[in-house]
Amino acid sequence: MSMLSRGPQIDEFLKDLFLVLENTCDIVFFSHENMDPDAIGSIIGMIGFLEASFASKFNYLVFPPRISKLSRKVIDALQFNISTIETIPSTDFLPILVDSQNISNVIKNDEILSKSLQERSIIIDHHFAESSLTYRFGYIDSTSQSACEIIQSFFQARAIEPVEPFNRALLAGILYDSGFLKYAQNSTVHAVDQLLGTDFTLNDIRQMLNDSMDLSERIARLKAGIRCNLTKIGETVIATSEVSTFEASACRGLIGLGADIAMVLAQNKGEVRISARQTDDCHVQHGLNLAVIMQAIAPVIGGSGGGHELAAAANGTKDGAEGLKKAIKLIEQELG
Ligand SMILES: [Mn+2]
Repeated sequence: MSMLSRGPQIDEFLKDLFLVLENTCDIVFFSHENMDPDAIGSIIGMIGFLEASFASKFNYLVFPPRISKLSRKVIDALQFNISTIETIPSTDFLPILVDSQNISNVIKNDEILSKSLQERSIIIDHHFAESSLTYRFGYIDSTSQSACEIIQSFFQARAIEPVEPFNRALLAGILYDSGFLKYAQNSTVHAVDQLLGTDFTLNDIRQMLNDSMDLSERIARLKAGIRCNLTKIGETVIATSEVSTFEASACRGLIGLGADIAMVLAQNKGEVRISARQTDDCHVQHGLNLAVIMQAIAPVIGGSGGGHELAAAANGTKDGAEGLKKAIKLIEQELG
């Protein structure tokens, strides 16, 4: 989707959203587990957008309560208070799902609640559309580098200037999800330009997002290296490994070591997570979409999968090793 074609769809989405909001008091923002700066930036950015549009009409709650260490740092730096909740209110509220499409990833052990929330949800996301999910309506643009970039375009569509701290929150999410613009597209840089204020610099945001790895994450990466298995398909090297946690970071570590594709399994207390990454070069050369691969192995591990072409993941409750095997097989078929 190009920048130009985004306009009408955004206008239509915002028109529908504002209609629903006329009869809304309470909003609960949902996102993925261990919310990252893009999820947190999206929630704070959306609050800023709604505040500017409706003048303090709503109460905002956030679920799940689990936020990544780096996101906590961002919230503290912004001095913005978000009200996280441990349980879902029984009262009437509007569920808005950001940086995620599947509410069952955070509402576990309650299929009925998860299903009813999913059906009522409004989704704002930049992952590949999960076709099996039903929801009220949404704005999903998988060409967008971050959910924060989408929300920045809402401000632009309504000619609202994002003020402090909303501009910094959105910038944090955009910079985080684009690897500090390493994976930026033209629209990413354009969004950053629109958000830069006069009283802070890009370096301030960089410092806010400065995340030194703690010991357990570094050890997980090193263990992934020790336990790593290699599959060679022509000139392409797939590295697979297993850790107990930090599987996404372990993938990035294996890519840093020289793998073209890395997939790392984490299996814990009946929970199975597989993270997958590939280099930009590998993607350009083979046109491989890891989100599709992760979606395809979801039935094997009894869960769901998705993400982006370069970075994707699958979660489930069943045989993780089989899931990895299947993923390697599918990649072999794609590349063969
Ligand atoms: Mn994101």
